[in-house]
Amino acid sequence: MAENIVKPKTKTRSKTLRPKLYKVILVNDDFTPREFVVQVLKAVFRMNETQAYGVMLTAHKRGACVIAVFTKDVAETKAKEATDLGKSQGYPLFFTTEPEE
Ligand code: TYC
Repeated sequence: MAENIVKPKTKTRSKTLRPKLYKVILVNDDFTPREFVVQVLKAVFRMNETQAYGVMLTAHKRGACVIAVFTKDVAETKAKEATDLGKSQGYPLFFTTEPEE
C-alpha cells in the first residue's frame, strides 16, 4: 500500500531585515574654497585626493553631489560633522541627508 505523502503546510521564507540607507549630499555654494571642500571630504568621508576632487567638482558644476550612503545615524552624524567644519571657518558649506529609494 502506498504511503501517505505529507506536504508541508507552511513555507519558510527567510527575510533579512536591512536598515534603510541614507545618502549624504554635498551642496554647492559660491563661497567655500574648492580646496577646503576637498579637505573636508578627505577628513570626514575618508576619500583620497582624486575622489574628493571629483565629488567637489561635480557639486560645483551640478549644484549637488551624492557622496555615499550610510545608516541614518551615521549619515546624519557625518553630514553635521562636515557642515560644522565649514561653519568653524566661517564658510556656508552644507551637507544634507536623504533616504534612499
Ligand atoms: N563653488 C565653490 C567655489 O567656486 C566650490 C565649492 C564646490 C563649494 C562644491 C561647495 O559643495 C561645494 N569656490
